Amino acid sequence: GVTEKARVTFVLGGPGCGKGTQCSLMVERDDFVHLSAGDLLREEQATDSKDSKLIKDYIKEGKIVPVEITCNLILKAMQKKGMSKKFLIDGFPRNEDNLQGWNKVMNKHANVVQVVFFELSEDIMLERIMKRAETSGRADDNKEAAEKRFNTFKNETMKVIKHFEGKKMVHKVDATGGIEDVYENLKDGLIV
Ligand code: UP5
Ligand code: MG
Repeated sequence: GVTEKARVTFVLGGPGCGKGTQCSLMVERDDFVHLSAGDLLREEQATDSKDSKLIKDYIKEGKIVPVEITCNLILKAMQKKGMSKKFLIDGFPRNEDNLQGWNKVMNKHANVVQVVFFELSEDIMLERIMKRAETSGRADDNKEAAEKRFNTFKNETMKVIKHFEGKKMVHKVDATGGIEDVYENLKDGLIV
């Protein structure tokens, strides 16, 4: 029979802009399944797999892990949930290599329906990261690593967002206000 393709929304935006927070709300209220690429990489790193050291080093430097690793983790996680769901893929694709790798492996499994882009100033992103640093235990939640993540976002991830803007697929959301204000901005134009 015909196998249904997964419906995918990519969720992008700078470090600490609120991707994970808003994805949790969309899971509760709009029936999405949430997969954070960063969370999947941190879980993989913690299992002492062959890629653990590489993942650890890349995350600490705010660099983008090779797509073969990330895309595999995403596909496995999607298959575990069932491919007929609607997925939020949070924090991926982050560069052109990620996007090419996704297209090669995933075009037969998934349709990308939209790209949500949370827009926020670096000052506020840094504030949010430094506040979370008090409790997160994340190796990249400090000023030095945050600056590296900002640079990677500007130099690499913005190109991916521009690519999807060219295809009129980007839903741009002002992420400045409180959590509920941002969710309202998000809902206005979101394909659910
Ligand atoms: N917060 C949230 N919304 C708020 C609001 N409206 N007002 C006030 N506070 C708000 O939020 C961050 C903090 O802000 C939280 O404390 C929250 O309570 C508060 P969060 O929802 O966690 O933001 P998010 O955008 O998810 O931030 P995160 O730090 O997760 O984003 P990054 O993109 O930096 O991190 P990610 O985990 O995606 O990636 C980490 C690293 O993994 C990357 O740098 C990279 O090295 C690697 N990676 C890859 O190599 N490839 C990938 O595909 C993905 C990751
Ligand atoms: Mg996150």
